[in-house]
Amino acid sequence: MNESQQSIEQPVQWPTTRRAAPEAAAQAQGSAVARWSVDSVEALFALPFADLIHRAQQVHREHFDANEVQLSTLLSIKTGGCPEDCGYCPQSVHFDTGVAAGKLLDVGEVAAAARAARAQGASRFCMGAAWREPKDRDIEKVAELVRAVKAEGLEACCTLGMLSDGQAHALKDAGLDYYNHNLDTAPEAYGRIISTRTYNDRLRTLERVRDAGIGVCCGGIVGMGESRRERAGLVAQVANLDPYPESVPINQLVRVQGTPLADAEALDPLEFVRTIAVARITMPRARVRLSAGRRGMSDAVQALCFLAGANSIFYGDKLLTTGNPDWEADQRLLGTLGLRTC
Ligand code: SAM
Ligand code: DTB
Ligand code: SF4
Repeated sequence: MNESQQSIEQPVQWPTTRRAAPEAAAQAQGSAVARWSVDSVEALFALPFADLIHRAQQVHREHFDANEVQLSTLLSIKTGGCPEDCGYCPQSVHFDTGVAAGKLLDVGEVAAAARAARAQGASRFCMGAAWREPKDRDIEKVAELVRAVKAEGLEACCTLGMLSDGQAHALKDAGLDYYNHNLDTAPEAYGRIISTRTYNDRLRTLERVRDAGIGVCCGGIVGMGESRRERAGLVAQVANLDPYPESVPINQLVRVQGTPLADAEALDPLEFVRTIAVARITMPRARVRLSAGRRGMSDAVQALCFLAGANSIFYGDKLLTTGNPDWEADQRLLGTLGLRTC
C-alpha cells in the first residue's frame, strides 16, 4: 500500500471540540473526533476512477439500499433582490440577471405547490428565500408555511440565509425538519466568490441549526473555477462538521448570464462524478443529493452519479429561478435505471 492509500484508509484523528468551526478547533479540549484532512480527501479524488467508484459503492451499499433515491422539490418562496453578492447567484441585487424581486408567497400558494409535489412523488419540500438573513416577522410567516407543508404530509426544509438562535428555535417549534445552508466552496476560495459574509458566518448558522435540533442540509457548488484541492477542501469542511450533515447537496454551477461566473469554464463531468463519490465515502450515512446542474447532464452522467453514491435529487421542473429536468423526464430516467423513490 502506498502512502496516499494509507492516508485514505485512516482519516487523521484531530483533537477538537464537538464543533468544526476553526475557532472551536483552536480551543480544542482534547476529545478526539475523526476528521478528514484535505490531503486525505484529495487522495480520494486522485484514485483511479474504477477504484473510487467501487469504494463509494461499497460504502453506499453498507448504509443504504442502492436502488432507492429520495425526491426533494424546491420552491422559491421569496425571489430576487438579495443584498448578498454571491458570484454564482441570479438572485443577487448586485447583478443584472433579469430576475425580478418578488414578495414572500402566501400560504395558499405554498400549500398548493406542496400538494402537487407530493402528488408527483416528492417526500421533501424545500422552500428557498433570497435573503441574507430573515427578520423575526419573516420567521413568523415562514413558520406558517412550514406548518402548511407538514400538513400536506411532506418533510419540510427551508433555506433562508443566516439565522439567530431564536429564529432557529422558532422554526424547530413550527416542525421544520431540515435547514439548508451551504458552505459552497473551500474556505480559501470563499473570498473570490462572496464578499458580503464570511465562512465563519456560515459555520455559526449551521451550529445554531444543529443546536436547535433541526436536521442539517449542507453542501456546495462545483464548477466555479476552483482547483481540485479546493473541491477537496469543501468536502473536508462539510465532512468534518460534527456530526456531518444528514443531507449533502452537491450542485454543479448553473451559469447564469449577468453573474460574474457566467463564463466559468465547464467542469469535466467525470470530475463531478468523482466529487459525488468522495462525498459518499466521507459521509457514509448522509443523503448525497445530485442537485443543481442536472439539465446540463446526460442520462449517462446522472447514472454514474447514482453509481457513485448519490441517493437524492431535486425533483420538479424548476430549481429556484432556473430550470431542472421535468417530472416526466425524471420518471423515465429513474424507470430506466430501476430506481425506486422514497
Ligand atoms: N439565500 C439563502 C442562502 O444563500 O443560503 C438561500 C437561498 S440560496 C439560492 C441557496 C443555495 O443555492 C446557495 O447556497 C447555492 O449553493 C445554491 N445556488 C445558488 N445559485 C446557484 C447556481 N447558479 N448554481 C448552483 N447552485 C446555486
Ligand atoms: C441547494 O444546494 N441547491 C438548491 C437548494 N439547495 C436551495 C438551489 C439551487 C439554485 C440554482 C439556481 C437557481 O435556480 O436560482
Ligand atoms: Fe442571496 Fe442566497 Fe443568492 Fe447569495 S445565494 S445572493 S444569499 S439568495
